Amino acid sequence: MSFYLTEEEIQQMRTNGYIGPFDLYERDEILEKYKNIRAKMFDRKNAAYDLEHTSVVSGYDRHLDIDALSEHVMNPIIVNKVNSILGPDLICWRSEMFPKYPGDEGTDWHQADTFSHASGAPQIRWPGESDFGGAITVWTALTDVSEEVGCLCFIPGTHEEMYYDESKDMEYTPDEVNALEKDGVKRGFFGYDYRNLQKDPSWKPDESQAVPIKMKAGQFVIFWSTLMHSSLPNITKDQTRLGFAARYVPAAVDIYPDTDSVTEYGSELSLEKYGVVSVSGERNDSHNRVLDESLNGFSFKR
Ligand SMILES: O=C(O)CCC(=O)C(=O)O
Repeated sequence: MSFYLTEEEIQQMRTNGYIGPFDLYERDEILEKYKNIRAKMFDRKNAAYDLEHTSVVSGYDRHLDIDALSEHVMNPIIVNKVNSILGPDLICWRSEMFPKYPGDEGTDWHQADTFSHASGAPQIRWPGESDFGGAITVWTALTDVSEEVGCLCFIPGTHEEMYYDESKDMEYTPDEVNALEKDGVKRGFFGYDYRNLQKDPSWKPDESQAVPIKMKAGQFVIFWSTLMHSSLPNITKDQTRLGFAARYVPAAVDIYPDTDSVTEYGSELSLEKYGVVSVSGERNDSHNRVLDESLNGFSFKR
């Protein structure tokens, strides 16, 4: 079975910078997975990173130690669709959990090209002279995602021009940033203020063009990390929203070039146990460490 995008979908992706949502898991299946994944998130015995405190990085790369997520990032329904955009040789280089608990702020408008925004050093480097890269993000809803619980929002067609300079400085001030109202919406960037990276400090994203991405639990949406995206605050009193983002690039892209640790969101991560997962095509392991199995022993063999 193959699950590639249709010509029309590829065209939509080119024009808008995103496509979906698509169905992946049945309702019962995803609710069961959600329960299981939530429980496993607290067990960091085999996690890739030893952390001193909880922050957004606690949700990094759990596809490297939670079997349901290891399986998820290799799911052909996802991988084939990303193949239609990035070609046959594909790696998953990062995954992130994005919970929004009742009362949580939304996520600032942002774009990610090299992902150096919080760490100050490029985390991915495309080969050759190309000065524009980014990654394809596949964001899967583990719970229902309405506007009230804080759905993603996209500004279509903004993926080919960077309005932010990721090499600018952004200070980690979690307590201050959490309280900020931005144009009437409570938003932040997990302890940073993403507006500090704007190329033009007086520019504002054109929110009149923003599209809310409402999703059912078990669906996923695909978007360029360079697309202008954000999320709304969770204004409910008792509903958590949970999204799982898996990030893909061609196998030729260098991951964490010239470094063996990453410092961001108030934590330092040693890359000692880290590796990329080859999800399709040639593994191309001349420049990235490719894992044959997860840190929990799940085989990444295809
Ligand atoms: O889920 C969110 O609020 C933000 C997600 C995001 O920025 C991403 O997946 O790149």
